[in-house]
Amino acid sequence: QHSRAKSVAVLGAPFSRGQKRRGVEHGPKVIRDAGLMDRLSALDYAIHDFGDLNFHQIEKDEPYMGVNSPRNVGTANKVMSSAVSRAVGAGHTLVMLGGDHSLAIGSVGGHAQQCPDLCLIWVDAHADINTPMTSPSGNLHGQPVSFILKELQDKMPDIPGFSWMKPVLSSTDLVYIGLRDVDPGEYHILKNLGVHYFTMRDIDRLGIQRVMEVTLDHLLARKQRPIHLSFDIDAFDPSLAPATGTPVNGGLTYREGIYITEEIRNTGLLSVMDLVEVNPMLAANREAVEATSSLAVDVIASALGQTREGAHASIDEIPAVK
Ligand code: B3U
Ligand code: MN
Ligand code: MN
Repeated sequence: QHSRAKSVAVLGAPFSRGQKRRGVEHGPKVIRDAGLMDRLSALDYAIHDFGDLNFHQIEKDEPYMGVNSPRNVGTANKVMSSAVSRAVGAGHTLVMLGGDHSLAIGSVGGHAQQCPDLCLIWVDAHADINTPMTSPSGNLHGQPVSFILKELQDKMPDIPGFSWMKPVLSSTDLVYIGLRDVDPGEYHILKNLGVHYFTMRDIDRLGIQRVMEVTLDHLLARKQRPIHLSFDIDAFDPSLAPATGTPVNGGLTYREGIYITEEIRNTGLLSVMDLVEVNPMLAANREAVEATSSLAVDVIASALGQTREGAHASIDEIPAVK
């Protein structure tokens, strides 16, 4: 129980071209400034900060079939994919700090290169499963799951920048938690593929305890396998996480969010975690930025073993009176 777990690596991805609002590229900085590395050091790990990825901007990047910035997003995700693959291959549990959620294309893709049997838990207000043809916005942060799923490949056009990308998961390998803003095309896809999901209404009905039990049972009952957790901060209620691009009322409470990560931690199978969509430029004031980024730190620390119960790893007896 007290054995040193494997090491954790943190990788920043200052990237915002999967959507139109600038500022989300500062996510890694504000999450680090909120004390991420210190909080992880308090847990029983070797911690490595891999710094931030360097994304080269492609100047000429016209929309393609309504999709915005395809070459920048595709190329950034190719960089992301090889970085994640390398980190996981070296034996690290990886925390990826976004950036916008289009980065999950490369994060999940690179993870799958090392762990082809991984399963995916997507915590988000949105399903992010639009194809380029169903997307109402053309923003790629609303489409990453459609690039990842094998079942959707015959519905996907060849987008410039994405020729390297191969779909890596089946719809049964994925569960959503927290949905409350799903586009008509997305609803059709979810139903058509039979994707398992828990909306906020489902959490109201079942409780978060039952939701996690069913989620983990669905993904792990047949076989223990690595978990990829893709956590969009907008899954939380906007009162808790105001500094994000597309807040939607009626989100997760603090305790529901932490319960999700605690349960994932308790499987011992977390392999890669994304924490995305923290945008410090969209908050009303500095307090709102700090609330959002310290919430992000709490979620990450909890996914990696910080408990509400406390921990006694480094203390083996009650100190005697001196
Ligand atoms: N579903 C909409 C809006 C959206 C998706 N993800 C976020 N917003 N963060 C879309 O543009 O695809
Ligand atoms: Mn998202
Ligand atoms: Mn979202």
